[in-house]
Amino acid sequence: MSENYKVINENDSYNRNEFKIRSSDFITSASDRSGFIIDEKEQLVFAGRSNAGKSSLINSLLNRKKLAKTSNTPGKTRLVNYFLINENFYFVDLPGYGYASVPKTEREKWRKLTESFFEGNNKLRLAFSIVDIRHIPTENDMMLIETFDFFRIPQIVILSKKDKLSNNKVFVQLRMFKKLLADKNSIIDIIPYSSVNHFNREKVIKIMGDHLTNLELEEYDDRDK
Ligand SMILES: Nc1nc2c(ncn2[C@@H]2O[C@H](COP(=O)(O)OP(=O)(O)OP(=O)(O)O)[C@@H](O)[C@H]2O)c(=O)[nH]1
Ligand SMILES: [Mg+2]
Repeated sequence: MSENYKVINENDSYNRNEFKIRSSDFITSASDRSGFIIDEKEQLVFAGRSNAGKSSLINSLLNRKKLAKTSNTPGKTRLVNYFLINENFYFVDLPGYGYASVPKTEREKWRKLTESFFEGNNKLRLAFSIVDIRHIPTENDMMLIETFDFFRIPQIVILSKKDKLSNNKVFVQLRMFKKLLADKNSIIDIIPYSSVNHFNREKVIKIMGDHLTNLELEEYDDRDK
């Protein structure tokens, strides 16, 4: 086998395994369970504290600036928002929880809404638990991570806003999170992320591709075409 042949072959298998995001569209918002989408398409869900960076992460992964609405005002996303990706599967942006300024009645509404979202949802393939890298996880963060663990939903813990810390501090925080979450079997990886400079975007997209089962062949990059 010549060296040339070997190289072409390696590239070929690499391309076939590279999952690509080709299109993304906002579909609908749900304010209660009657609005939840239940169809044959698979779902990836984004959850975390208000202001943690869920909507920014979605925009970064999709390479869209304003598809998911972001804001400095915590509690911006109060509805369950659905985005259709590659006309094949959904990103679901859940409302943020646990912000002090959000009234108790709103918080109770949040709890009911998210609980009913997880109940009986057999299309959930992967969850993103988003926690600000600068903070120690709150009780609510732990509860969310434990919920995915309980339902055996594979999850990635995203340590958001990585660009706000020095590399040394990122290392320290990552070690703390890994130690704290060591016994959570549903966690695939704990990944520092920046939606500002898209640090670790490719890594996260690859994991997404690995967890979707209904992918069409065209969703893989094939530069031979
Ligand atoms: N520097 C930096 N800022 C970020 C990053 N991700 C989000 N932010 C900022 O954090 C704030 C909140 O971001 P959102 O994406 O709206 O957060 P969210 O989790 O969707 O918030 P809710 O919808 O209120 O639950 C915004 O001002 C973002 O610009 C990041 O990776 N780096
Ligand atoms: Mg949001």
